[in-house]
Amino acid sequence: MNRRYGILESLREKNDFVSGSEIGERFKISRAAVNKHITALRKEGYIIESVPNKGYRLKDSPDIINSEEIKRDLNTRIMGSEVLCFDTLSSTNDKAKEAGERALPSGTVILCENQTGGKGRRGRSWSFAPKEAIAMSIMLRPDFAPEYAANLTLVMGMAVNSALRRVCATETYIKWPNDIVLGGKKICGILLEMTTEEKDIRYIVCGVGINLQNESFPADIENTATSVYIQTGRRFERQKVIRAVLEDFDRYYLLYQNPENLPVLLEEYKKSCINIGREITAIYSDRTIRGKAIDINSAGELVITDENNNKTALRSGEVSVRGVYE
Ligand code: BT5
Repeated sequence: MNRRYGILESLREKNDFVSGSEIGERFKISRAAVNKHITALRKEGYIIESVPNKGYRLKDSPDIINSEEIKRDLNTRIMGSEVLCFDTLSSTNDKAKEAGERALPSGTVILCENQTGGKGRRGRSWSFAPKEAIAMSIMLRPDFAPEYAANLTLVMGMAVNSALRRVCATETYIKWPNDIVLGGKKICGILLEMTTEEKDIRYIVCGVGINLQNESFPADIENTATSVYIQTGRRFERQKVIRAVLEDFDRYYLLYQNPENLPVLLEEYKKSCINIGREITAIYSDRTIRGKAIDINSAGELVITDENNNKTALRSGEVSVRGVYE
């Protein structure tokens, strides 16, 4: 951890005044250097009180996205091997692809405060006002075959669903294949992109957009989009949710790497999947298929049955499922 965040950490631990000389001794720097770091932290938005003869006290932390803070106490094996934070990016997925090309380690996380060209599936866009939501992409270098990768969308769905339930105590559900819903509206979207080389995966980018503190949405999506803030009236710190998503994704991803664990994971997925048991309409190529969603099979497909008991398995990425919203 760099010195500046080490100082921040010691103020946070103490939760009271810490004298400049105590900090100086601990980090083997002069009082003037301590003061310089405190000034820099204040510029980042941390509210640090200073009182003569008492020292410094951390009064408040801003909800900024900062790699040292995200890595603090991060309990993961792969996710967050590197955490790169940016102010403005066109798309975190595109930046994560650059990380894939640049030989950064599996589990590299890309985050930004403001995303100007956020991507959805099939050329659609993803938008939010700066600083109010989470835009995150994780670059992975798995050993498994490309055919096994599509289900990672489901794995990330499970992670976001479980993290939001854990941190925000929200009653979220997964809407197959790539949405998380709250109060019947979309709170999160997932976009998986894969780069292969011959028959192997070079890297995968798993992007996730989570509406956390958004107060409103543009007219074209206001009937279908929502945020944790709109639903609960509470503002949860983005870094806390980011850490929770990384931890839960790490846990599920490690399980997912062993195909023997797939049935257990799918059982858990189905319990959180809002489509199961519902009548849905799917747009598949140019066809419209209506039926009741009854299962998710081992390929991660949504199995539906129509009135004549004919079963169809819908592949994620190729269908648009209606039933909850859209
Ligand atoms: C998705 O696509 O839901 C995938 C969204 C992935 C976004 C993340 S953000 C970080 C990373 N970097 C990127 O560039 N992308 C990923 P899809 O199922 O196609 O849904 C897109 C549709 O959702 C749009 O056409 C809008 O109707 C709607 N939409 C756009 N912004 C939204 C928002 N903030 N909340 C809810 N719905 C939204």
